Formats: sequence, C-alpha cells, structure tokens
Amino acid sequence: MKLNKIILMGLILSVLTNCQKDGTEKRCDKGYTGSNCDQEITPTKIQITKIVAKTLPPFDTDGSTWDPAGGKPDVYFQINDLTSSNVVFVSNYSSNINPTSELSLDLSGSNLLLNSPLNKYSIVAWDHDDLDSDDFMGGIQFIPYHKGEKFPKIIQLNCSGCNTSWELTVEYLF
Ligand SMILES: [Ca+2]
Ligand SMILES: [Ca+2]
Repeated sequence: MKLNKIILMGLILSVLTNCQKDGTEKRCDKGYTGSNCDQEITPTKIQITKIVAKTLPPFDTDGSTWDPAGGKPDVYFQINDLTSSNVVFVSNYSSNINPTSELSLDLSGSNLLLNSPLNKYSIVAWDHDDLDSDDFMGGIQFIPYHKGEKFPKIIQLNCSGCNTSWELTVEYLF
C-alpha cells in the first residue's frame, strides 16, 4: 500500500513537471524562439568541422614562388580571435600544395570552437619554411555569426579585394 502511494506520488509529480515543461517551453526548431519561432537565438559557440581554402595566392607579393626554385608552399591555417587577441587554432602544414587548387581540412573529429560568435576573427594561410620564418600568404577577417542569416551550414568568406577565399563548415551550439 505504501509502495502504491509512492508510485502514485511519483506519477503525479512527473505529470506536473511535464505540464510545466509544456506550458513554458515553446516548440521551436533549434536556434529559434519567440511566439512565431522566427527569432534567432545567438549561439553560444560555433564549431568548425571543415575548412576549405577556395583560393590562395599563387605567388608571394613580390611575384616570386613561395619556396625557392619554383617551390610550392607548405600550407597551414591559423584562426585568430582578433577581439580578444587569442590564437584559436593552428593546423599542421601540408607540403608542396598547389596554391591554385582548393585545400580542405576535415576537422569533424576535433573540437575547434569559436567561443564568441559575435567577435571578429581572422583565418589566414601560411607557408611553413624550415630555414627562415614562415611566409604569410593571406587571410580574411570575419564575424562568425550574423543574426537573421538562418544559421548557414557553410560560411562563405570572400571579398573583392581579398587574395584568399574560404568555406567554413560549421555547427551552431546553443
Ligand atoms: Ca617559403
Ligand atoms: Ca615552404
């Protein structure tokens, strides 16, 4: 009898909490809120699962190849949070990359997070050099999240005056 009472109490409690839940939570898709579910929630973090460098400059600013004797660059990527002046990510380099081909980096197994989606970031490419300091190839500045763009899975980064262009595949965390 006592056991039945406890079970009954448990049932009532779970019904009560479910009701409360249904009453206070609106059933919007992930990332949306408001009575019409049309207001975007600013993501707390954005995870990058893939980087594609669509365009890299074929030559250094003085017109020479990235490495001596027509050498191809040994490319790595770096992401900086310019607002907080933090280096967020530096990839390993890939040797002798044809700079006129796309270069993609799968990061789905890693945990590359942009922790402040409204901050200004940069993504840049470097040519790794063994004998002297690495050559800066180029990059672009961006703010990862813009309200009203409906959380694009792929963030396109390009501009008319930029010598690089990129695609970031992302997931939004709330
Ligand atoms: Ca070089
Ligand atoms: Ca090099």
